[in-house]
Formats: sequence, structure tokens, C-alpha cells
Amino acid sequence: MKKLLIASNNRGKLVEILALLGDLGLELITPADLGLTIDVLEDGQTYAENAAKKAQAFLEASGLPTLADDSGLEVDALGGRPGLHSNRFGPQPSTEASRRRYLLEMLQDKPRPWTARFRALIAIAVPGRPMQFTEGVCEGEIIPEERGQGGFGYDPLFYLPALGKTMAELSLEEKNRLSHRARALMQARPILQALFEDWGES
Ligand code: ITT
Repeated sequence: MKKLLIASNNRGKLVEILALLGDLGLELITPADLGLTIDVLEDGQTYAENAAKKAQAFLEASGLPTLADDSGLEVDALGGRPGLHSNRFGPQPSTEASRRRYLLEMLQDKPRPWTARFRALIAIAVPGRPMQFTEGVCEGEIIPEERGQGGFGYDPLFYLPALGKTMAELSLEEKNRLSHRARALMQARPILQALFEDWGES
């Protein structure tokens, strides 16, 4: 079976991506499957730059076609922060829980609603081909108290007004119908299908 490496060390992301691409007829490989422990320095100026860096580093380490995700939460009242720095927001070292607490601290004096969006950039790297990118956005708002146990990261604080639920109150299937990552990967699917048709066995 043709192999695609999913270049993420984030367990929550991996679960979602494996479910979203599971029916493509590809063998989806994780860094752990290969014993790869690469921590790419995410110092790009854009999500696309960071996604490309991750995809390229894992492609070079594995020789496999590789897909990477760079994503973040953009809160309007904070001028789009934490954005690119969503995984290292606030005092370091940080945890998912400490980053959520810091986000609420930053917002406490700002008028509500705290409108926000999640953004995901997907980079697809195949040896000898130009890198390809897709993007997905999911609009919502930050609420002052955590709700729900599902998902990861900022999900318990990210409320979807149309559903009356936070991302963390959705099942994996529900999140994967509407999330930023789902939207970006929906566009990535035909790109992957075309690449793998040309690519032959690998
Ligand atoms: P990899 O680079 O190894 O994939 P990472 O967690 O470092 O893992 P990013 O650099 O893309 O990934 O950081 C994205 C951060 O944005 C992530 O750690 C969360 O804090 C947040 N985030 C992204 N997508 C999210 C989602 O679907 N739900 C909640 N938080 C999310």
C-alpha cells in the first residue's frame, strides 16, 4: 500500500487526521511508527512556512510523502493572538491547560463576545515535486469557562454559536465535519489522490 507520513507530534491532531484520511486507500504512518522524534523549530512568519518546514524535515528523515499541519487560534480582541504561537502561549514551559488559563486572563477585561477562529494550513511534500498547501478556517468565540472533555488544546473554550456547543463537546465525527483541519483536509484529499495516482508504488 502507498504510504503517507503524517508529520505531527500532537496526539490530538493525529487522531483527527487519521480519521479524516483513513478511507483514501493509503497506509497512514505516524512518526512513532518509524521511531522518528523530530522537533522542528517553528520560527516561520506564516503558518504555511511552518507547515512546509515540518513536512520537509519529516520527508527528509523518512523518504516518504509527508503531510504536515500548522494551526492556531486567532482571537480578535487580542489582535489575532495567539495565532502562530498557539502551542507556546503565555509563561513557559506551558501545558494545554495553562495556555487556556492564560488566554482567559488576557481576555478578562475585554468586552464580549470574544470572536475567534481556528486556522489550519496543510502542507504536502513529495520528493521531486513542489510543496502543495491547503487552508481551512472555523469561526467561533471564546467563552469564559471550559466546557466538554473531547478534542484537545483550546477546544473546551472554543464555542460554536450555531451548535450551542464547544469544540470539546463534539464527538470526533462531529468535529471532523466542521473543523478548520477538516476543511483544509477536504481540499487536500483530491491533491493526495492525484499525487498518489502519478506516484506509483512507494
Ligand atoms: P505539531 O507541530 O507536531 O503538529 P503542535 O501542537 O506543535 O504539533 P502547531 O505548532 O500547529 O502544532 O500548534 C497548534 C496549536 O494550536 C496546538 O498546540 C493547539 O494549542 C492549537 N490548536 C490547533 N488546532 C486546534 C484544535 O483543533 N483544537 C484546539 N486547539 C488547537
